Amino acid sequence: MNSANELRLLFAGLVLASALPVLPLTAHAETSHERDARMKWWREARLGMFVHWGLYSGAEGVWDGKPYGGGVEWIQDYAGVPADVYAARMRPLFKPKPGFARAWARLAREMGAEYVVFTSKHHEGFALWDSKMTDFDARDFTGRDLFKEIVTALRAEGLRVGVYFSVIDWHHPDFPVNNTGLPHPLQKHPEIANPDAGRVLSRYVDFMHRQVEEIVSRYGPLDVLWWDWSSQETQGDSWRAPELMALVRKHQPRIIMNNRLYHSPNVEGDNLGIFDVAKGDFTTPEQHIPAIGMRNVDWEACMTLNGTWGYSNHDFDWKSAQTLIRNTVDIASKGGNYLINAGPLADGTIPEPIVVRFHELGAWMKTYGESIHGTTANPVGSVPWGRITAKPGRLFLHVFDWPKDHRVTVPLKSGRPLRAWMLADRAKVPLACAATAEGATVSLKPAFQNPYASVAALEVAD
Ligand code: FHN
Repeated sequence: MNSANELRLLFAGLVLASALPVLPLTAHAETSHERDARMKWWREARLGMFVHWGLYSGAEGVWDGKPYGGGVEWIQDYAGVPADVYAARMRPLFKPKPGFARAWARLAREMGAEYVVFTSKHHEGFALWDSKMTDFDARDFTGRDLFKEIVTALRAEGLRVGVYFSVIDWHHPDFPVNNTGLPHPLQKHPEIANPDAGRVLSRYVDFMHRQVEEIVSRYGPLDVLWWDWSSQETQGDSWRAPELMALVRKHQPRIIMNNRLYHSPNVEGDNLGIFDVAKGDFTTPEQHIPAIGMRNVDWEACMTLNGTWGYSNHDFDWKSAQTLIRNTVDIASKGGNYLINAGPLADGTIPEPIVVRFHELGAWMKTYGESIHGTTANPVGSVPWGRITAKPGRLFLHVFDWPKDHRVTVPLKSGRPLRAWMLADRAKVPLACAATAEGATVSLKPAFQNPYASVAALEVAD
């Protein structure tokens, strides 16, 4: 989408958002103050780790010797595999090693993430918890409650817990094959004359609600419920979404949910135009960063590290640490959160190329994290040399392109520069800064240049 269109959509979104009342999400109408309090930790977090892990991890992106590209957590659909064949083939490959979840949690902490969202059930329908509703679950396949192991490990590391839940379920015999606008592996089987015969969507929806109730009622407080995903044809009413969201809130009054019970991914224009807090707390641009952010809307960009969410043994197209760091900065400067994906192997091991990159991001965050966590969007306007984030009375100048004269101009709208320093400089030696017709200039110290993004703090007086 070009910037002009984004601006138009943003304007439409702002007009509509300001006209929208804060609708009741719980038994009583939540005030905007209560909503702000509930959203506070999430808005401050700015960085999260996404984990796609399920039976598909064992296929490693290959089916019957044929390697598949794209998001290979979809391999059942790509290869058109019926549910029983898929379950039988995947079962022996899924062998989680002891302590895998503690390693995930440690890595998330080390990378500077404040929360982790993990796939409790992806489109394949396999449940990582001990579900009484099905034997297609971790307890029956491994004898363990993997959901519990993951939640316990994340909490022990002080991380917020996010649960991804797919409303698409390719295993359940009542999930429709056709006419939902959603994919299904049996759509690749034209020889099956009427694949929807005997399938009753309402029975699936009952099952799905009861599965969700298991999750939200058994494992203590959960912080995020990350729904995935709806189509134009199948959304909202099809899932009995208001009832489902009320059920979740009954057990988890402070939980934060995305809006994918109503939306397909990347209908960003729609999300802006009709963003409605009754349909979810935040919206989720996928695999891209909105050019000008999404002001007045809580948003989170989710992105893969290579070309797939689930593990592939033949996708080595990793994003660089520089890209991860600059994306983190770029997204924070636009007021969003960045949810970066890792796809572990079937035994739960996170591949080394991911670990290395997350550690590099973490090393940067260790020095510069205060310029990301708890910040808000750039309040002064874009700059040619990098990005800006803000805290009250303070701007963080993220320099991507170090100027030859070591000086950056900051287009302050009001106020005057008080004091500046390089964030990597523990002694906080003041930088030369001055008010100018354009706002302010700050002279950077080359000794504290960072190859990914150098950061100076600038205090501004009213
Ligand atoms: O189909 C899924 C995909 O596998 C992955 O889980 C992403 C993450 O946002 N969501 C869906 C596509 O939007």
